[in-house]
Parts: sequence; structure tokens; C-alpha cells
Amino acid sequence: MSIQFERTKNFIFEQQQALLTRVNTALPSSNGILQRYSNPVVTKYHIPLDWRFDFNPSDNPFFMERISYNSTMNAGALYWEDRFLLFVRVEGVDRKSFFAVAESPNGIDNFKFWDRPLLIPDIDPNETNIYDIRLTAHEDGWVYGIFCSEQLAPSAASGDLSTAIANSGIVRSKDLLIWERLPNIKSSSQQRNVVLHPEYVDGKYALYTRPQDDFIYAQKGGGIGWTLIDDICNPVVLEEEIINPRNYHTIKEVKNGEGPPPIKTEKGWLHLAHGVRNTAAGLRYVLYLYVTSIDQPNVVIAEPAGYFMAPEGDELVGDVSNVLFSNGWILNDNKVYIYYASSDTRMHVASSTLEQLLDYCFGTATDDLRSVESVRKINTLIEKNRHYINEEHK
Ligand code: BGC
Ligand code: BMA
Repeated sequence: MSIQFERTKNFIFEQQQALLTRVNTALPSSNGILQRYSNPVVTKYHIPLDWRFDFNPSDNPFFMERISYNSTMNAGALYWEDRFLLFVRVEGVDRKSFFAVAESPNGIDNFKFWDRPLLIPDIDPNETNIYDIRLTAHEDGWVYGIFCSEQLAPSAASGDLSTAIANSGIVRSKDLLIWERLPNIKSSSQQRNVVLHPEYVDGKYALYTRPQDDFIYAQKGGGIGWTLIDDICNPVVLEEEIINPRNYHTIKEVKNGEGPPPIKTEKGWLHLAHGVRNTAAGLRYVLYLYVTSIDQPNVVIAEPAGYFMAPEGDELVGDVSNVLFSNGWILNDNKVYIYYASSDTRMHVASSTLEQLLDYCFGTATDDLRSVESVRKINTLIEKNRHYINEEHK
């Protein structure tokens, strides 16, 4: 066995052990709404070594990586048997992504991948890539995963290798080990970012949808939609209404999409979504919150202005820079763990409480869509503060 093989193997092993057991500390909150943490929670360096290296010294004398990975991002999340699970979108250097579960005892650090990635049952030879799964523990007793299933558009002109179509695939499980694949959702539009509501509504399954006429751009697709499904084993979008529209000159002008399934609270369903606008530097993805009525989860009752989280510092740069994306959060003991990816590269956690997030949703100024209205609101706040603020804080 070569010395180089042994040395490299030991070095890589020790480095990974240190990473997997590293403590993550909360950073002071700058806005009273949430806390970020000092380290990302899952990176490509967390991927098990036996998914990467060939451990046979005669086949791999340099202990070289034989299968390499580009990123770990856009994870679905689920609290399961006292563990925090992330269904991470792992993307190889070959640009194919798949799901792999990383678990942590505390939701903040010590995330470790299960032994093997998930092998999702294959139902269509043209399905090329899968990504961005949302996990819903439904009241029917199943855990559902809805994800994007992408393929080259059959209508693409000869030589066009980029025009794709996005469909939504569904799997379900009772033990998270065996996954049953259901037929893809049938819809007249392209559908990415589809999320199953955790409860029946009028005795039916309810889906948050995101109809688009085009793979990248919404075109006539108006925003986050809502539909009721008769049979989850034969899911067809018949009637769809837009419940959270896009608007001109907002953070969700170009497109938006539901994040993880909403959380039920005393004041309504709490939703986390992403909004996209265009810039000279490409699309910018940020996260926002809104609340819908408990009895009518399709009716918005609160929506603060603008974004709740946008990329900051190191988060701004990555494979696809200027992107925050979230499709997983966990409520545990009143604490909300928000799992988000930065710049399509690595996973982070931010934490808050239900009280804080609801106070943020109901107490923050709304977006009245014009600069003049924004200035009026600032002046109203300044006037109100005149009676409270101490001289030394001026
Ligand atoms: C990528 C996604 C991206 C989508 C739209 C897909 O091919 O895998 O990450 O969101 O294109 O840009
Ligand atoms: C998409 C999403 C994500 C991704 C984002 C930015 O439209 O579905 O997969 O994070 O673009 O690339």
C-alpha cells in the first residue's frame, strides 16, 4: 500500500470528522426576527467518503476522488423520531441531482448523511433530473415528498438542448425507508415548487402549485396557486386559483413559489416562500413570509413588505450567486428551524420562535407598491417614536 494513499486517506478522514462534529453557534440577531449561525449545516464536504473515494489501494493508488460533488442545497425537512432530518438535494459534478438524508440530534449541527442516497423509483426514461423535494407528514398517515422532475422538452427544436419542462413527481412512505412512487401530477402548465398541504380541505388533498407557461419564466402564470385533488394516486390539477400573486416592482416580480409546507399556528397558517426579481446580474432569489386563514388556507390574511431573508456575506456567492432558497423548516418546542440554501451551494439554518414570526407577519408594514407610500409609513413610525425614544438614542 502506498504511503501517499495512507497519508491522503488519513488526512481527509480527520478533516471530515472535525467538520461533522463542529459546534455551530448562534450569531446575535440584528433585527429581532431571527438568528443566523456561524457555520453552514451541510456542505459537499459532509458527503460520506465511501460515496467519493475508492478505498482499494491497488485501484486508486493516489486515494483520488472517483465521484465528485458540486453542491448540497435546497433540502426538504422533517422531524422524525426525535431527529432533525434534511432531504438534501445533492448535485454531482455531472449536474445530476438526487436526494440524500442528513440527520442531526439538535437541528443546528452534527448533521450526518445516512449510509446511502435515496433511490427514487424510476417511472419515466426521459426524466433527467430531480430536485427540491418538499416533505409533508399528511393527516392520512403517509409522509409525502413532492419534487421537481425535469426533462428536455419534447417540443424542443432540433439542436436545442436547453428547453426543458418541469413536472412534479410524488413519492410517499410510512417508514422513510421504502418509498412508493405515484404518478406525476397532471397539469396544463409546467409545475415546479408544488407543496402538499398537511390536512384535508373539504375532504380532499390540497396542493400549493406554481403554474408557469415556460420553464424559466412564469409568463401568464400569476404566482403561487392552490388546487384540490380528488385522488392523490391519480393527481390531476383541474381548477387552480392564484392565492399569492406576483406584482410589479416587488421582490416577486418575475416569479415566486411556496417553500416548505405551511405551519399551523393559533393565528393562521404560516407560509415561507421565495420571490424572484431580475437584475443586471441575473435572477435574485429571496425568502418571504405570509399567513393564511386557518379555515381557508387559500386566503391570505397577512403579508409583510418585501423579503424576510436575503443572501448576506458569504451567502451571496456560489454556484448560482445571489440566491436564497428554502423548501424545509421544522417546528420543535416552539422553536422554528428554517433550513435554507445559499447560492445553490450549501445548507444553513436560521432560528426563530412562532411568537416572533407571527409578530413579524402581523406587525410589519405591508407593501403598498409605491415609493411615496413607503415614505409615508416611515414618517408615521418616526412620529409614533417621538413619544417613546430617549434623547440618547437619537
Ligand atoms: C436547475 C434548477 C433551476 C432551474 C431553473 C434547473 O435545471 O436544476 O436549479 O431552478 O433549472 O433555472
Ligand atoms: C430554481 C429553483 C431552485 C434554485 C433556483 C436558483 O428555479 O427551483 O432549484 O435554487 O432556481 O438557481
